Amino acid sequence: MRVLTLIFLRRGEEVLLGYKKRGFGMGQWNGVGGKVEEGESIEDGARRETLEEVGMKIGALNRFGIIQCDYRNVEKPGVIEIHLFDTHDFSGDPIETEEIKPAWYEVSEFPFDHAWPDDRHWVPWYLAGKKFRGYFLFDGYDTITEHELREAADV
Ligand code: 8DG
Repeated sequence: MRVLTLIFLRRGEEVLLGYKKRGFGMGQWNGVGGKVEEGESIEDGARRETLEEVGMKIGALNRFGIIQCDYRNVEKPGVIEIHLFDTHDFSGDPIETEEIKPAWYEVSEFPFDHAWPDDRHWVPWYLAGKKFRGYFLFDGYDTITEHELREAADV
């Protein structure tokens, strides 16, 4: 299964989100991240994507969840597994790149209306400090027809 990463950089009650200017998820806000490459660990993939997308070097990463997104009725159907991390361990400011326009959001103002639809389900669990696994069945990229979310100590 294809493995991807998603990273929330945290600064107190703020979270760094990126507006995706091109590619998958274009026009939406999301954490930084992307595909893990062959021969690379998942954490190294998370670090590389953070550097590539917003120019920031990060230290210790905390994995808080793993979700599977199962896309149906799209051009390339299939399941992806996304490893969700956060970190407080970085310095400096994000830079805008070809792919991402970054911005700090108050977590209480998370832009759910302009983000992936699964975020509404699991971001509140993240903000409550839970660790979890989830499964989301999509019909197209905008509609979730089934989902499951459960607490998981082993992520
Ligand atoms: P590229 O170089 O091939 O263009 O892309 P990449 O940067 O390696 O990967 P990407 O396809 O742009 O990464 C997609 C990002 O979006 C990755 O961080 C995971 C995240 N993402 C999905 N699907 C979903 C989803 O359904 N919900 C949420 N919240 N995030 C998602 O790919």
